[in-house]
Amino acid sequence: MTYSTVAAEPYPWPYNGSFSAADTALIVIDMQTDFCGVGGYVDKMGYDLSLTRAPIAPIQNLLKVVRPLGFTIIHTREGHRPDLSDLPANKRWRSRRIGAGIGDDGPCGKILVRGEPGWDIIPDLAPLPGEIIIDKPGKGSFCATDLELILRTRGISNILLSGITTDVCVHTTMREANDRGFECLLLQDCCGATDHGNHLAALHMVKMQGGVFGAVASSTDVLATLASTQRAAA
Ligand code: C5J
Repeated sequence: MTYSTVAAEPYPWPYNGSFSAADTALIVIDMQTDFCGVGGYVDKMGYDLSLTRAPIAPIQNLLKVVRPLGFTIIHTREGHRPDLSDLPANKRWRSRRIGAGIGDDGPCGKILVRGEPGWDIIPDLAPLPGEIIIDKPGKGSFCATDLELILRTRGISNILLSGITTDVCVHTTMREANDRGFECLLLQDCCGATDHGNHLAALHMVKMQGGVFGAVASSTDVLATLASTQRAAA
């Protein structure tokens, strides 16, 4: 089925007037205990977990609809090899400065290390069998991963972005995707940051210059488009 545009800002998304499950992926970024669970990396840094947990329910609602429609679902996890060979010294140094050293022991195991309990995706948003998981050592999902190869192989041209954090990993991924020619829609209620002002600023940045990195909408806008197109076809 071909869906019409989503009511988004600053333009109805996608730019070319329609999208389908075959050409669109939902990327769920870093919904890991380390970013939104008690005892994880963000908690250790002292930030308000309610901000990074806010997108959980909207993402669940969206997944409930788009999974059966056949959209490609991709989950990412930020984390490092257990030997820390892919952890830049400056990233480790900065995290230790704020009392949450990446690679150091924490309440949920070694912080942001692959295979540790804190690094895992939270059970509420656990990937289903067959869904793609991208392990990334950095903030962007394209850096040092095979994400672009997977998207091109599947014929994906449109990306719905969700997850945490809006201003860091979600934004970096959106910028990387936009530069590669993917048409991006940032789902504002399906994202969250460690600072609400930064969340709002990140949304604002996308809308500049006619949509410099793509567009912004709520998941309810996407759901409304899916429902109205389906109704019209019935
Ligand atoms: C951060 C992320 N904020 N997933 N990671 O360090 O945004």
